[in-house]
Amino acid sequence: MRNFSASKKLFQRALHLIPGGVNSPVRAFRAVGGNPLFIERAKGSKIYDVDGNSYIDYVLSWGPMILGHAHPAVVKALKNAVMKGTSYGAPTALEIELAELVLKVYPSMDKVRMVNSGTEATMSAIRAARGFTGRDKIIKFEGCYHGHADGLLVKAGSGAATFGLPDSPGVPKSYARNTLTLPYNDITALKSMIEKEWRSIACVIIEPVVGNIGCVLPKQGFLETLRKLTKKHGIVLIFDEVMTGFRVSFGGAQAYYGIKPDMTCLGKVIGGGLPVGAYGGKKEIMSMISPEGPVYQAGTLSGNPLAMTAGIETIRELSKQGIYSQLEKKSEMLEKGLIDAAKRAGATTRFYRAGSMFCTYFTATDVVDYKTAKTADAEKFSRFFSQMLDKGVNLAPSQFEAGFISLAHSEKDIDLTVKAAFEALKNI
Ligand code: KE4
Repeated sequence: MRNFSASKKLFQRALHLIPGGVNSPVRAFRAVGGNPLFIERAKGSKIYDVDGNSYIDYVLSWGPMILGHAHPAVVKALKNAVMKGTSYGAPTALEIELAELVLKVYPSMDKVRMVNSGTEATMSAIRAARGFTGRDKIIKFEGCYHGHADGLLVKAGSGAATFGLPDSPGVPKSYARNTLTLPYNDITALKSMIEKEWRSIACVIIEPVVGNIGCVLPKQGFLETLRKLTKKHGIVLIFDEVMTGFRVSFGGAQAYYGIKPDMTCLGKVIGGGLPVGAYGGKKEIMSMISPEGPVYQAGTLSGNPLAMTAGIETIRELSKQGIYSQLEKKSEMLEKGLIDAAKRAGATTRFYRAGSMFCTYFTATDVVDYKTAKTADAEKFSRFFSQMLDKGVNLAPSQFEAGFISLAHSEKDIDLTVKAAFEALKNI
């Protein structure tokens, strides 16, 4: 059994100072029990906690660290950048460079605005869509998470076709009423909702692959139908690619599935581990954004030179020849290994993957939406999680989160992970 005493002590201190002892809820291990690990450092595919334990890391800061932790090119570029100061509150050439890199890889966007988080990106994209269409309502899908802006913390009202209800105290009912929620992958419900409500719907926002209830793939025709219906009715289609961008493929889910959204939100990978979000889209929509247009959005640290530097270096590395086939090879090896380990251990699981994001569900049901994802046995997952942690494998601390693979994960890492999974699956 590993020693976690230093993490425990830090957690006790943190609990007196920070709500729940963490700066983002999912880090608190509430879904899996026990105390969160406090991390000392990370390098490549490994993270090291304050007790000196090392782990093969499949959280990767919830997606950003696709190159692996502390990539030499990123570290070197940041060391140079920080000598020139950390923030100017004025435009820099770095912002142009990252914008050019992003727009080249995401041709559905004519213009892009840098912000500091995925939440800011989605919140701002929705405001732009409302400003552009003059309509108020939005459609989101159950289980999709787009950050914590008020109007997005909404669950389906009773009967999916009614207006949303607040999913968190502090969100006024009046905000939630403008958010319509539908089951993911349900084309019939989508069609009837849009045919009925289109005149008041500004946008549909969707995770094209849902990474916030594990990893749920779009059914054949779902995204295509969504694109057709939104185009027909002048509804702005927003792909929230904060997680899938540069992850499902270099060009994200939109390239992978061949769908051109009107707007895209990015985050995580484009900051290379520093706080960056971005939203962009067709020029007629983006020209609504201040100071070019009347829709206001701003940010003290937006386009911060350090964050831009980390993002530029990360995307430069990802642009190199053969990178995504390397990622695909590693991801395939892990997928095959985990599926085979479950079979050999006699465990009932469902495994889903899109590019280098994945999830193992403890269920016998095919997972296609929030409802079917919730058939997974979270208890069983938490026992699996704790055993894997003890064997030196750091998984996302919830059955309903995605895991990620980096370019730094070696065959040896993946072999060790599969062996640990077989042992853990035998005993749960
Ligand atoms: P941030 O505001 O956390 O940068 O991004 C919000 C967001 C928006 N859209 C998608 C598709 C996302 O996955 C996220 C954030 N993802 C979670 C992981 N499930 C971040 C982890 C956390 O909340 O600590």
